[in-house]
Amino acid sequence: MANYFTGNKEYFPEIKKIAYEGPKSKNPMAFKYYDAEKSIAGKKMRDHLRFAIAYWHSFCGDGADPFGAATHIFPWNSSGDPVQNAINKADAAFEFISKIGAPYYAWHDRDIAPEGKDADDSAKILEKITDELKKRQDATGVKLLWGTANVFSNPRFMNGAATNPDFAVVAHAANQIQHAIDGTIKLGGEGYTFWGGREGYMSILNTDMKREKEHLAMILSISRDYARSKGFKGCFYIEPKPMEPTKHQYDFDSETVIGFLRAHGLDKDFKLNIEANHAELAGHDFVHELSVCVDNDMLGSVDANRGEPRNGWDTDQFPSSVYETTLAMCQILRMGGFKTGGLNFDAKIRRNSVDAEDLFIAHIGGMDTFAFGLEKAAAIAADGRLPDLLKKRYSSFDSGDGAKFEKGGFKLNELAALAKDYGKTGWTSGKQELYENILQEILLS
Ligand code: XUL
Ligand code: CO
Repeated sequence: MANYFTGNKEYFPEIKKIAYEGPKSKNPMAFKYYDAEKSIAGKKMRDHLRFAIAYWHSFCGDGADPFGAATHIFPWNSSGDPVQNAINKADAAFEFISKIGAPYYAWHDRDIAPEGKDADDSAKILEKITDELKKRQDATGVKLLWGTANVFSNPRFMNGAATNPDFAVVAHAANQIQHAIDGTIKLGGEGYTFWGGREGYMSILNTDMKREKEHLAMILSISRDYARSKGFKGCFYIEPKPMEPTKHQYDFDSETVIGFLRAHGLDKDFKLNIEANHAELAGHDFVHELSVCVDNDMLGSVDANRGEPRNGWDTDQFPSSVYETTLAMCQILRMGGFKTGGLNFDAKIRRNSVDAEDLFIAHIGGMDTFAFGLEKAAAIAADGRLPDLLKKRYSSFDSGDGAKFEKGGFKLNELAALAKDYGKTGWTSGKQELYENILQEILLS
């Protein structure tokens, strides 16, 4: 029997380990599709999906919104001592993660440990709590997918962190990043993430964009150098987001971030962490962002959630569209699966989801939705019709002059001279409805 919690209190006593019961089950507290041990396309489901639980939403997000106070009253926050609360929270977190059966978790420094009276005090508290987390990782077998520093919540970061116009704040950001990297290394984290919280601007009138972006590249470079010097072998991730909290964020979307990383020689150590809701905010489909990354060998990890298309902000809902997760898993299979990354549920239960079981129900739904997507993505590959149609669509480039063109074999005037037939050229159906019908047929079968 796994050791679900290591403290002296069980936080979810009514809930046992969540089991796989299959698609016919009507039990809300069971998996219908996520069967961790099932082999599919040569690997166990658990190893394809590499689910992670986001500490910030699941154990810190209290349901507060701009219109009302907290609705999620967590029992682990009641000791009166912030450091003891953090230890209690770690017990609750490892109990939850073990019961839901996720192999990984992810954190910001400030999710796991409270801020102290100054930078040194904060670092000491973080060290103490990461020691506590290490004990719990060892006891349960749960691993750290990635760590990160929250350099956006403290008021000192209101003008940005690495891109702050005040050098003293940049130094504070560096201090937090250094300690978050130390903690990630101590806990065997497989990745380290940079989400550019307030790295952007609200008004171009008071912003020197060029200088701010150079500062960002500098912080990323020296953070990479520091982590490597301390033996970190994992991957660094940039998590694109176009806006919120700033009007315009520098890590707008995948294309922007890949260009930025290449421009600053960071593309060997950094990959991208793609969040579904951020893709939505950038005006892209989730699968578009994933596909851009896979094409460039730059997909590192995924923040698995969904947005609300009619809202212009990050609603961070749990994934529920099998259409989206199927297309996402097609891209993840196309790249040959995750290496250091995984599917991290950067998702929160709703403000009015106030029962202890709601956190379990939300994750069960998200995990089943991705497990179903994995099955269907494997079925699409095995069926072969969609990949064949796609290949056929570009077949004029597979041989003859088309292949010569792809290899750079034509000057413009030579290519232009081939354009003799203006008649029916280009009159080729895109077959979009056929592709959609086949996808639908596989989804429904
Ligand atoms: C914010 C967001 C973050 C990052 C980690 O929109 O997605 O939680 O995932 O800093
Ligand atoms: Co995220």
